[in-house]
Amino acid sequence: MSRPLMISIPFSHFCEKARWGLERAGIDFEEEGHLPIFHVRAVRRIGGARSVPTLRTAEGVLNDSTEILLFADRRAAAERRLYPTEEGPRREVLELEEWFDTRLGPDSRRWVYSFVLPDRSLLAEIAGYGVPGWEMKLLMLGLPLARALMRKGMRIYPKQVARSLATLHETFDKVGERLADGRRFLVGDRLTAADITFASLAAPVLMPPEYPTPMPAIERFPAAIQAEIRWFQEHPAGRFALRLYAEERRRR
Ligand SMILES: N[C@@H](CCC(=O)N[C@@H](CS)C(=O)NCC(=O)O)C(=O)O
Repeated sequence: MSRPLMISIPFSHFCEKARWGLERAGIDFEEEGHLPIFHVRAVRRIGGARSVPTLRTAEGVLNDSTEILLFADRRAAAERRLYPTEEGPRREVLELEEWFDTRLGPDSRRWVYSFVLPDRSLLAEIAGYGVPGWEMKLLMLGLPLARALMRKGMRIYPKQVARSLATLHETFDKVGERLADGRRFLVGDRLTAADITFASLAAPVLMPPEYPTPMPAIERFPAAIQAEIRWFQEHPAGRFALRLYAEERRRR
C-alpha cells in the first residue's frame, strides 16, 4: 500500500499534534487538508468516523491523535521514539497525554474560536491555508450557518468560554509546577508524546512562530485578548512550549 494518508484540518491543533509526532518519528506520509464541516466527507471516504486527524495506514484507519502517535512510535528508530519503553514513565506520558487531550485541547480551541469565529478576515487567514479554494469560497458564502454549527458543535458560548479560560490558567499552573525543578521535558530527559501534546494543544493560545500554518500577529486581537496571550506566553509552561517549538519542531 502507498504511504499513510492523513486527513486534516490544517490549522487544527490536534492535527498538528499528529503531524509533529509522525514527522518526529520519521514516517513518510501524505496530508490532505479540508476546512471544518468539509472534513467529514473526506474522513468518511477513507473509512474514518468523523474527527480529524484520521490516518489511513496499511493496518487500518486510525481515528485519534494518540492512536496515531502510538502507530508512529512503533515504527520509529530508537532515538526517535515518542514513548518511553519502561513501564512507569510510559504510563506517566500516556496519562499526561490523555489529560491534555481531554482538557487543554478543547479549552484552548473554545477560547480561541470565541474571538476568531466572529472575525471574517481573521478566520479566512487562519483557515485558508492548505485547503481547496472552493471549500473556502463556500464556507465564506455560508458563514452564518457554518458559525452556528461550529458554535453548537464546540459549545462556544460565553459561560463555557469563561470556564475554559479559567481551566487553561489552571492547566498552565499545574504544568508550570511540574517544570519548577528545572527539567527540560515533562517526563525523563528527552522529548516524548507528552511534550508534543502539551506544546501543540497549547499552541493556539501561544501562537509560536514555528507553527506550520499561518498564525496572525497578536496585534490583530482586541487589547484584552492580547493581554491574555502575553500571560500565556510569559508563563513558565508557555515559555516551555515555545522553547519546544523553537528547538524541537523541525519540519520535513
Ligand atoms: N480525541 C481526538 C480529538 C480530535 C478533535 O477534536 N478534532 C477536531 C478538530 S480540532 C475535529 O475533528 N472536530 C470536528 C468533528 O469532530 O467533526 C483526537 O485526539 O484525535
